[in-house]
Amino acid sequence: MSSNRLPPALAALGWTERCSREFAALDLRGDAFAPARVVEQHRHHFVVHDGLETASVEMNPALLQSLRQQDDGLSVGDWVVLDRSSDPQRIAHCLPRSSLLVRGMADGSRQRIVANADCALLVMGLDGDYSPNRLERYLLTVRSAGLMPVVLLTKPDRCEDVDARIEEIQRLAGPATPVHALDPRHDDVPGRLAPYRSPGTTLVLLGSSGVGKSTCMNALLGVSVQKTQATREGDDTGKHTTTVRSLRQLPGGACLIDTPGLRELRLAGRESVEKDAFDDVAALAAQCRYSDCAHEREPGCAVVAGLPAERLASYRKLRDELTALARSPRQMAERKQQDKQVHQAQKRFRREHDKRR
Ligand SMILES: Nc1nc2c(ncn2[C@@H]2O[C@H](COP(=O)(O)OP(=O)(O)OP(=O)(O)O)[C@@H](O)[C@H]2O)c(=O)[nH]1
Ligand SMILES: [Mg+2]
Ligand SMILES: [Zn+2]
Repeated sequence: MSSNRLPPALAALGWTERCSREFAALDLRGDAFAPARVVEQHRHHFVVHDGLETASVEMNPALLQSLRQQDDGLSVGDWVVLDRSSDPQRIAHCLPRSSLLVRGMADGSRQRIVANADCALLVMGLDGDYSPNRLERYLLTVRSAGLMPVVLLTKPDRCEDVDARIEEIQRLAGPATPVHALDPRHDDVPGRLAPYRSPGTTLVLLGSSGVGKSTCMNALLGVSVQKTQATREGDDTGKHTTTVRSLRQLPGGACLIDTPGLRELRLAGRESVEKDAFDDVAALAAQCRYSDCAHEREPGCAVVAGLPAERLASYRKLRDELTALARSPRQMAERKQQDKQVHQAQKRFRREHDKRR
C-alpha cells in the first residue's frame, strides 16, 4: 500500500504503512475489526481514537491474559484492534510497536510510559529544576528506546546566563541533538518545534513536574486544553498538575503526548551507556592500554585521562547502576524465561522441519 492510500483519518493519528502491514498480518476476517489508537490510559479502561471519534473501552479477557503472560500491557500511543461484534466493543489485539519507552521502578519492575513515539521533547527548567546529570539519564533512556531526543530548556527568564547553560547541555547531549531555550508562555513554540512535528510523527513531552510540559502542549495546540499550575515558591518544584498521559492531534498533522511529571527516572536495565549517552567514553576507550579496561585505576586509561571529572563520575554511576540491575534476581529470572522461550521456539521449528522432510 503506498502512503497516499493510507486511510486519511488514521494517518492523521500516526498510522503508517508498517501499521497497515501488521494489521493485514493478523488476517482478521469480517468488518467487525477496526484499528484505533490508545489516546488515554486510566486505571480500569482506555480511551481510544479511531480517526473519527473517541470511545472508552476495555481489553477482552484473552488479550489481557496474553499480555499479562508476557509481563506486558497497553500504553498510550499503542495501535490496537477493536472488536465491534462484542457488546460493549472491546480491544482484541495490540499491534507490534515501533518503539516502547519504559522506566525502571523501585521494586525492580518496569513501567511502560508511551508506545510508538518517534521523538521525545525533554523539558527541563533553567530554574531550580536544572540538572545536567538528570538529563543524561533521560537521554540514555529515550535513545535506547529508539526515540530522537530534543532538549527544551524552559524558564529562561529565571536564569542569569542562558547561553552558558545551552552550551553546557549541547556539549553533554552531543552535536546531533537539538537544544532550544524557550519560554513556552510567550515564545513561538509551533515555529521553533516545526522541524520535529512533520505529519505522522508522534512526539512525547517528558520532564519533572512544573517545567512547562502542558504549557508547551497548549502552545502547540493553539488552545488551552491542558491544565497548568504555578510551581511552589522557594524550590521551583511542580504540583503534579497533569495526572494522566494523553495523546492529541496537533494542527499540521503530528501527534503529541503530554505526560505527568516524573519524580525520578530509573533505568530499566536494557540501556547501553556508551552507545546511547556517552559516545565520548566509547571513542576514548579505543585508546585505553587494555582492551577490557574498566576505566577505574588501570594504567594508560584514556577515559580517566580525557574525560572531565564530573562527566566521568556520571558515566560510572549510570554504568554501575546498569550492572547492579543486570544482577538483580528479577532480571536473571527474566533472562532465563527468554532463553526458555527461544529454546522452545527452536524445538518447535526443528519438529516442523523434520515433519516436512
Ligand atoms: N517563569 C516561567 N514560567 C513558566 C515557563 N514555562 C511555563 N511556566 C509556568 O510554569 C508553571 C508550570 O507549568 P506546567 O505547564 O503546568 O508544567 P508541567 O510540566 O505540565 O507540570 P506537571 O503537569 O505537574 O508535570 C505554570 O504556571 C506555567 O505558566 C517559563 O518559561 N517561565
Ligand atoms: Mg502538565
Ligand atoms: Zn580505560
